[in-house]
Amino acid sequence: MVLMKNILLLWSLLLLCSWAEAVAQDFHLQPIPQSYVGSEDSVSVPAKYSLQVGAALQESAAEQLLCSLFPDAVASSGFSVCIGVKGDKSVRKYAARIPKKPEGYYLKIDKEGIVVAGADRRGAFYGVQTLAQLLSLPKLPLAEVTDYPDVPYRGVVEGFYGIPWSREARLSQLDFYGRNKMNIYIYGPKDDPYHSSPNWRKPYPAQEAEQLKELVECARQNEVLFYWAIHPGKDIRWNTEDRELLMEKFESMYRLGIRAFAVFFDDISGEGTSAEKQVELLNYLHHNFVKAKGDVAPLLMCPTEYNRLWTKLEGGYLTTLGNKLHPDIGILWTGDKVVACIDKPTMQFINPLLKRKAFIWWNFPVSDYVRDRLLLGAVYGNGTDIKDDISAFISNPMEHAEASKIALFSIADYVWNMKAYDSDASWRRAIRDLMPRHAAALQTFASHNSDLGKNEHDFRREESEQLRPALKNLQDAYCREGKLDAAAASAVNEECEHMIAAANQLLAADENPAFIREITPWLMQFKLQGEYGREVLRMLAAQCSGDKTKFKNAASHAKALQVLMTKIDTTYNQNGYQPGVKTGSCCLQPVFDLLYQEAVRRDSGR
Ligand code: LTM
Repeated sequence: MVLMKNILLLWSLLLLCSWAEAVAQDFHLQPIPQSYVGSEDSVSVPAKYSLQVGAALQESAAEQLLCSLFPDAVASSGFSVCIGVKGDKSVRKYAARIPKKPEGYYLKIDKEGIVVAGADRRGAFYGVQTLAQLLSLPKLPLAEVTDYPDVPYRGVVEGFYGIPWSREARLSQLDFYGRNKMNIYIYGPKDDPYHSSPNWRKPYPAQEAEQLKELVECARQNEVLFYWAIHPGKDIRWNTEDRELLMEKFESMYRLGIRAFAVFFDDISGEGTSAEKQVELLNYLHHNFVKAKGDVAPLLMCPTEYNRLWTKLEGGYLTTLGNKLHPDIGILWTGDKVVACIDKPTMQFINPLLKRKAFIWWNFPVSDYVRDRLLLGAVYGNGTDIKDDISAFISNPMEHAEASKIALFSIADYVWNMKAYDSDASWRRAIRDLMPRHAAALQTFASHNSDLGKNEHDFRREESEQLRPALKNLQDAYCREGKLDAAAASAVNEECEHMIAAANQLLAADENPAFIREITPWLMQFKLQGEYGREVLRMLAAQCSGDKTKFKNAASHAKALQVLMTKIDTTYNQNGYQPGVKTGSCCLQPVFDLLYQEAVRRDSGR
């Protein structure tokens, strides 16, 4: 009898779990929580509700966000919305349910009210962020969420070469990090002369200083730790004068409200590269600045040997850092190469050398070495078993801030809950998040704008995956036998039509104008590429059916499109490194060009 009862209980539990899962699948919380138990039932927040904010959350980002979600609270009401952190009277009843993890939270929604109980202030903020997502659904589900991040520090290092992000872009980023539960932003754009040489010794001019102050406040509102990095290694002299100038610069940044600092020694040569001297400076800053101030976060440093390929173990550089750098100082690491995915062996190599868990600087989706491309593809390739091996995972993005959000969304998802991470599903959700009303068009565009082409770091990404088989069949049948594979041609033609329609839709979109501005040259190119592909297919069809006139017309149209595409490539995005505008460069363009050339060759009878 007891056994029977247990089986029934187990069976109903299983049913409940799968049903909760099914309910949860109707929408997706971002990043995916560690545990969501929902029910089919929902509650509508009544017009009158009361708000209780625990003592520890007064004037916090969590309180600010909650008040924006519930602006019409009354003194007392049957329905209560209550937030607090562990130890607060307001959430005492739920203390045992709060995860014992930094930045964790427990969220409960039932018919009587809503409770958000954080392990700490940031945890409470994340609980309210999750609540905000649930409130945006047509119905607020009854649910319990128990959640916490896998990785302690999650975020972004603005550490690329190229035009630094604008004030507006950074404000939008910080808000995005808050929503996606990222907690760190490191300011370190290589081409800011006050971050690096020649002006690292000087304070920022008034206008830039004001903007930095504004960013620090915006970061606070989003529970993002704002690190300001200095890059002095190109011309630093290891003397007291330069050390004091660096201290003065930190003081000037402290006066702007900055409470977290990093020192970067990447991409330098000569005197600045000495491990002993770097350690001496960093330890000095640790004791005489960080500790002396008392309210400054632990220092971070980027070593000169910041990846395995560039490591000369016999030189002892990393060993010196590992042995002598104060253990509180975090050390950045990009992996086995400058640009590489991070896995268990990556960490097994570096952590013992550094004698601490490396602070991962992931060089994706940064595009400063392939500036003619957009990297809009999925985030994949990093180990899902490394959460306990890393102290942080931060991404170096593209100079295109909005476009970077596709990858950043998924990185936020990955670092929060590695085991639940599904790269393709996350990529689709990222696209929906960026352009909800034009998601299908953006997906078409992004699916053909992800590979980097041949590059100095040998880092490649999948591109045009779904069309590959059709492109191959088309090419094989035509180039080998001069035949048109009808099914393949139809699939490719259909995709060309999608490309044209997607480009039209996005160029004309009244959604996310900052993003559309960033990608406009590539959209123009993409539209022409779709037309070019369609015209090349017309050339093949005309040739295979023996229609000379049709062939001639299609061939001259295709040629004209080539001219226009070259024009775009040589007019827009004319940076001094990889000028131009490339789209579909992995599969589409090479196949279209090959088919065009082959058709012209066959037509000429050569
Ligand atoms: O990666 C590091 C630590 N430093 C530089 C970055 O500033 C740059 O953005 C990336 C990608 O080109 N490579 C670097 O070496």
